[in-house]
This record gives sequence, C-alpha cells and structure tokens, in this order.
Amino acid sequence: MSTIPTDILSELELQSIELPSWAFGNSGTRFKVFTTPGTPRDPFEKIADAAQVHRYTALAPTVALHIPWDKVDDYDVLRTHAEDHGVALGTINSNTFQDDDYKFGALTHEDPAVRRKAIDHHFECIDIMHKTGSRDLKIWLAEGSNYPGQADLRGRQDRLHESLATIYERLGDDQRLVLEYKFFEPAFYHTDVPDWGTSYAQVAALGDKAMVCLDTGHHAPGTNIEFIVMQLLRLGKLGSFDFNSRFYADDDLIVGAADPFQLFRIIFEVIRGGGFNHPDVAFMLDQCHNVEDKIPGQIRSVLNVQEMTARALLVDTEALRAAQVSGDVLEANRIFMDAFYTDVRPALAEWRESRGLPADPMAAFAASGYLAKIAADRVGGVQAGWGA
Ligand code: PSV
Ligand code: MN
Ligand code: MN
Repeated sequence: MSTIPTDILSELELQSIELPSWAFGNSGTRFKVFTTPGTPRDPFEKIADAAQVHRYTALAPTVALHIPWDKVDDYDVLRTHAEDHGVALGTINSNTFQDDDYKFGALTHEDPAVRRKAIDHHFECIDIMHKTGSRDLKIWLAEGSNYPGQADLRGRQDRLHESLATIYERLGDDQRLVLEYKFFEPAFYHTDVPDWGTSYAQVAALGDKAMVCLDTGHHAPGTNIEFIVMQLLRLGKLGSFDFNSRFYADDDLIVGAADPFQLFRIIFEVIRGGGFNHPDVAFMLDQCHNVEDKIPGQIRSVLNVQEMTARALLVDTEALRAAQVSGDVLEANRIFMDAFYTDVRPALAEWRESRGLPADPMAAFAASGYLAKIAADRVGGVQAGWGA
C-alpha cells in the first residue's frame, strides 16, 4: 500500500472542486434524453443533490448556477438553502445561446439592440452575484458562423471587445469575469472565442479582473492542454477550469475517465505553476451524466480529480529537476511515470476515514438510500434538464 506524506495530505485537505448545477438535471444527446426518477425539478433540489457530493467527499463545497436555468425569485432564500445544506453558491454562468435573437450572435451581433440585450443579461447576472455572494461570472459564447464569407470575423472581434468591456466595467471590486473558449460548436466554420489565445487577448485588454476559463473538453484532438495550462499560469491569466473528459468532441464525460494520464499531466502543471489551492485558479466540473446516475457520477468525478492530484503531488520534483538539468531523458520520464503509476487509493481511503469521512464514498452514498428517497419524494413537476 502506498503512503502519502503528511505535507501532501495537508494540501489535499484544502482542495475544493465546484459542481455545476446542470450536472444534476437530465441530459443526453440530440438523439435522446434519458430521464431518471428523482431528478431535481428546481434549483433548490439541484443544490440538495450537490450537497450530497460534498457530504461524502468533503471536496465540493460550492455549486455553480446557470442563469436563466437557475433563476429564482429570491436569491437570499436560495443562498440560505445552500448554507443549510452545507454548501455555498459559486460561479454564475450566463446564457446567450437559447434565444432566437441570438441566432447570428449576442455580444458580437451586428445589431446594437441585440448586443444591448446580451449585455443587459450579463448585468442581471452581476446583480445576482451580489446576492449569492459569487465571485465569478463565467461567459461561454456560442457565437460564430457556419460558412466562409457569412460574417465579418474582424468586426465581430471588435464588437466582442466593446461588449465585454461594458460588462467588465459593471463588475464589483471583488468580482471577476472568466471567458471560456471552445474550438467549434454550435458554429462550425468559425467561433468567436475558439482558443486560449483569443480568450487571453480579449481578457488581457480588459484588466486584472478578467481571466481565461479552460474547459478540458474544448480542444482539438491531440492538443497539449497542459502546455496551455503552463502558459496561462505563466501569464497570470488562468482563472478557472471546467473539468470533464472527451473521446471525440465536447463529450462532457466524467473527468479522468477518458484519459487519467492527461488529467495527471494537467494537474502537475497546475502545481508547478503555483495554481494549486490558489484562490485565483478555480477548479470546477462541467459535465453531464447521460446514462449514469448523476450524484454518483459527480462523486466519482471529484474523487478522480483528488486521486490524480495526489499522484501529481507525489512527483519527486527535485530529482526530476536534476534529471532534466543533466539531460537524463529516461530518468526524468521514469520519475514522472513513477508518480503517475502509484496507486494512491488505499492511502486516500485510510486518510478519509481518519477525517470522519467514508473510506469509500461511492459505496457509502449507494448504501444511504438517497436515490430511492428522492425518486419516491419528487413526484410531479417538471424535471430539470440541460437547458431548463
Ligand atoms: C457548452 O460547450 C458548455 O459545455 C460550455 O462548456 C459551458 O461552460 C457550459 O456549456 C455551460 O454553459
Ligand atoms: Mn465549460
Ligand atoms: Mn462544453
């Protein structure tokens, strides 16, 4: 059994991973959405489910909201509800991708009236952030074009800057804007914020309170994501992660499921760049659970992040550095791989127990009967989905 040094355990104890409210709603593909009995019908029930993940892992103390999907009449009540369940409200995600007016863009639209509407939506999100106590406004834009010649690429970039600058001006002193990039979809020819460079260029033009959000599923196959992580940390502009995993496109699968080694490499660079347990670099999940149960899916996800973090913290960085400096390629690679191949699961289980947590959170949650209870209790109403 591997043991984990106590200084690493102390760092792991501080780790926190924000959960997306939409992970608890029904989701699927464009072919079919499979529903689950007990799926939340409103933001209150989503938060109650998210709190279960924290209860069994102590890893997920905050929940991100999506507006308008999680719109409520009184955010003070929602905030108190979250606190009563042992969690807090986190990032507010704006939504400019489900309104007919945004067919040809929102913050980049040719028509000033449409841009105004999209900016006002972000103002509303900032007002909500003041009530929920949220720090981050996360902006993911679905804007782009499908055919060469359809849009003025340059003009859209200029309008994007103007719109973002107007939103940025409205932020409170302790609030931030994080701009997420995605290389394609729903637009297929060009996307207005397709890559980290564009996101960086846009946020750098705004100021210190604007940062890049890196969604691990939003890159072309083969992209060296850890290199991007390194570069953004080096530039002081990595604001947050949306973790998930992908085999093909924006699959939104359980983080660490498709490629645990990639997750290890990413977290290694986070640690190397001083971004681990750093308040400026938020760890979040952005996932959907199409065929598996949602709460256990989220529990599995945060445990995967914790496990790869423990392994990345195990890298003997002094020995690695010495091997790098002396040009010992194979020794450097051995040191790196040794940490990756270390099975930390038994040691983490023991450590969990020593902190009053279940050694096996998945088993403990399954034994709790919570899923059967919500299936029995939550009758009637409309189940939440990705988009409502
Ligand atoms: C769409 O690709 C997306 O998955 C983005 O990653 C956002 O973060 C998320 O939806 C919620 O808007
Ligand atoms: Mn995302
Ligand atoms: Mn996505």
